[in-house]
Amino acid sequence: MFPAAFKTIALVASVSASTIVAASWKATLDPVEGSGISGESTVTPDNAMPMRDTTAPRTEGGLMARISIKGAKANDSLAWHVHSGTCGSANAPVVGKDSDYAPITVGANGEGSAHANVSTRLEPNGQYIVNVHKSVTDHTVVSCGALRSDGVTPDTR
Ligand SMILES: [Cu+2]
Repeated sequence: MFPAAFKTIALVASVSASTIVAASWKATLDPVEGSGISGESTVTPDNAMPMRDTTAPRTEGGLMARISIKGAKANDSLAWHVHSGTCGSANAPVVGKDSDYAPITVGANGEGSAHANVSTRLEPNGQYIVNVHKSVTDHTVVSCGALRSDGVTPDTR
């Protein structure tokens, strides 16, 4: 039973590698330079099971990114994004558009959350991070974490 199930999974993985990437990603964000701001983030496909409707235009689908943080200053408004690259890399490009990411509004308890719909996909073998910035206008990084895929990651080597 196990070997048969394994073959099925392997087949699905090899088919999806060339068509869709149904992976979810997670990051744990740590404070940068003593900001005290930590958090969690997830990135998931926003249409994990695309239906091929031949009468509709083909849509590539996108992703849903979520973040929650704690340890921030009450009532602050903080920019955040998924970026490609690694924590500490300068000028890591934003995945999608800046305007896709509504700022995090911090509550009286120093906690806040936000989500973003981004009309792109993450490459299965890409390197991505989630970071939080000092404010909406000051993009100094105050918290950062590497995204790790917990979904199907095709081995292309
Ligand atoms: Cu950013």
